[in-house]
Amino acid sequence: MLFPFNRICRTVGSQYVAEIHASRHAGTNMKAFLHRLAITGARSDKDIRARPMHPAPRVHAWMTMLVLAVICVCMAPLHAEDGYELWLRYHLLATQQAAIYRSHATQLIESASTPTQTVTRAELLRGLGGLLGQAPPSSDAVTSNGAIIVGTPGSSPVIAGLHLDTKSLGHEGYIIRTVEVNGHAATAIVAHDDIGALYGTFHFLRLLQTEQSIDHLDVTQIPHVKLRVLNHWDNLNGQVERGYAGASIWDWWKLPDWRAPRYTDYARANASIGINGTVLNNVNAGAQILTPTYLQKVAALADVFRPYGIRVYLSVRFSAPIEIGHLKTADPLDPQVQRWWRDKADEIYKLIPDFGGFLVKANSEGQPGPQDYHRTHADGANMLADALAPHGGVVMWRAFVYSANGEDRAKQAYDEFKPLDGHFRDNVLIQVKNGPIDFQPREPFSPLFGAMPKTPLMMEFEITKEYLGFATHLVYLGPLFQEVLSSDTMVHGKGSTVAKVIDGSLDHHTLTGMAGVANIGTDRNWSGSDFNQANWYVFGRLAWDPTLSSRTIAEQWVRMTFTNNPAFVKPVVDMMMGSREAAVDYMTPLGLHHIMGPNHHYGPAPWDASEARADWRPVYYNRADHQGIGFDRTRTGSDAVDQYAPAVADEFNDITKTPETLLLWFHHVPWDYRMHSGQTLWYELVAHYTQGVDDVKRMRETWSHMNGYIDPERYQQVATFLAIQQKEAQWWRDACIAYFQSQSGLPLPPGFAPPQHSLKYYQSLTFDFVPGYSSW
Ligand code: BDP
Repeated sequence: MLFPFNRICRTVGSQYVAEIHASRHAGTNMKAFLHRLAITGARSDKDIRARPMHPAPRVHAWMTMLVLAVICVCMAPLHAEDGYELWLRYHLLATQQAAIYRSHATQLIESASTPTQTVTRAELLRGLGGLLGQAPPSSDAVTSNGAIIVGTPGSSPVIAGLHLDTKSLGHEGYIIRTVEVNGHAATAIVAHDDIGALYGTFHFLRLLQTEQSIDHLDVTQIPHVKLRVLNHWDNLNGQVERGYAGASIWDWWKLPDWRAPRYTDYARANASIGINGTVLNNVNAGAQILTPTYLQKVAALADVFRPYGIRVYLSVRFSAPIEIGHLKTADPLDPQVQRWWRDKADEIYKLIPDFGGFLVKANSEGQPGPQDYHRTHADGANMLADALAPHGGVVMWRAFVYSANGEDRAKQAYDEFKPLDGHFRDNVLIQVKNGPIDFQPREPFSPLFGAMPKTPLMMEFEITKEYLGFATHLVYLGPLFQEVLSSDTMVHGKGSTVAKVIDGSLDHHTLTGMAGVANIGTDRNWSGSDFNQANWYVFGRLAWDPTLSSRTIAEQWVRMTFTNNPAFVKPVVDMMMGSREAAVDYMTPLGLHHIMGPNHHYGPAPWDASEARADWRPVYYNRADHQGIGFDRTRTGSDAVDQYAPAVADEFNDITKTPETLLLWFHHVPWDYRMHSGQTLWYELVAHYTQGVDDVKRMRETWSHMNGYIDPERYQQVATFLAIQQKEAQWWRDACIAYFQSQSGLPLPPGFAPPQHSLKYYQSLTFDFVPGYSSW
């Protein structure tokens, strides 16, 4: 049993009678017991926070302390809030709210016979039990108001009797509706298939968690995107490439026998936001994952995830037929190679009948691929697609390719893939990073979106904050994702948004997908910080519906993760919504990009030219010199602009029309160029860097007022991380200004503080053992 007795002890002992929530694990008896001890109420909301002890007989207080002290000792180990429960905390709601809901949840009518029905029922009971302080009794008939009925027409006669059109919901959709059954009001969570009912149940619980009215429900939800997939960049040795949340959660060594409970919680969390696929291993893949030993382990994970509607996928190494198949070649047109992959697919599907398919990074950053045999990406993808097709599997082939000798790196994916449009099998998706370079704090959308109408294009976002401050910077990625999804490609005129490319509606594709590079690891809080959980959450929600507002999603997440108290919710959501722009300002304002430390990608290094390849060097991207700064991608430069539809290309080509947020992405601009503000570029650059640091100071200030609304553990960690963020934001600002000033030769505009150290100092900093360091 978990109960915050540590807090009771602390608060009682410090002359306060704490008002303690009966936490989700406390039964009514425990609550009654606490009431007898005159301890009531909530533990985390300021409005019902600790308050001075009422006058009470001394002996009573001492007895209380004694009893509690005994309990404290007996109940060890104690669990503080550590973020493990994510947004599925299901802690008891405020008394009044819980009472309102209880009248709608007196009775639960649903049976469970399949594994998915079983976990759905368990989740509902767990959620209601926690949120309302009591789980409703089950029944098989609607005999009172307040029944909750969950299921499909096939699983429940009551639901069949509602005659709702469930066919149009497809495999994963659901309806939540207030209905009347036998003259009683009831809440029906209805789907065509079990998995829809699970999704609907999570939705219903979210309404409760966020204290929404459930009086007259009429919700219909169908996912906009078919494959909603996490990409784990996890290596089999437990290290996570670009992971900042500990080691890999896959304990390969102990699998398949030990199926850690954490795997189930992982599946619950993903199902709660509609994620239905997971690629278990790094795109920089070794061949071992395809050996029989590892496939057994993969199958064990697939078994855990299956009831939650989650399929497993694997990243495969293109040269695996050589490495583990002992063939002399991996040429995709070689019949022996083709046979090897077919056999491998058959072997996998015997173990995992619902295996999702393969993710492939080929001929990119040293990975093997079809071009090693003078074949095209289509040849490679199609060979794998043919092996998977009989089983219903798909190939997610990455467009993240660029070669050392190519021209402007931003152009290469388009140049490589656009000519192949129409050459891929039906079960191939091309997985495209959101921008043309590499997950920078801000990039324009990739020109491939809209440029390959005959091919399903899958979005790839990076949830892990490789370029956005690792674990410690508070950067909510919702606005970044939304900015990309709502960008207008203009390929079929106005309104041809990236979201419409991704959801298939623009070019009539039914096979659609969105991938997010996971930020999950063994840290108790899963994601390296409490606020990084929001990035996992928002990815899932936007993959389900790319048109949702990132603010709405942030608000729901805050309410579920921390508290519904508006005095907390509003300022914290505002802080989250501004946090990405703050990071852009203190790292890469005005369209700057790729100026971070080499290899490990930690901290600023705009001066760096140490990498072997030009296109890995920050100086290649910022091109700062005495005249100006920025990468000329106009028609007189690399002409990357013309990879976009003409209307967009014309805009990006014209310095006066290019949004200033992308100015230095597309233009090499003189330092004295006049910006919209009337100030020079140099002035604006310094102003943006300074603004970024000021924004972080404000975030800290906002957070300092949140003390007391939530548990001290999470409050304190966020506060400390924000202090780290401020320190590092200052470092970014100062190091970048120092370097760019050394190039511009201009004095600092009046009113701005000079960098705290010399450029030499910043250039002298080196870092060993940086987390997440790439292994290839
Ligand atoms: C870059 C990462 C590198 C990945 C690569 C990829 O730095 O670790 O392997 O992307 O996406 O962002 O393949």
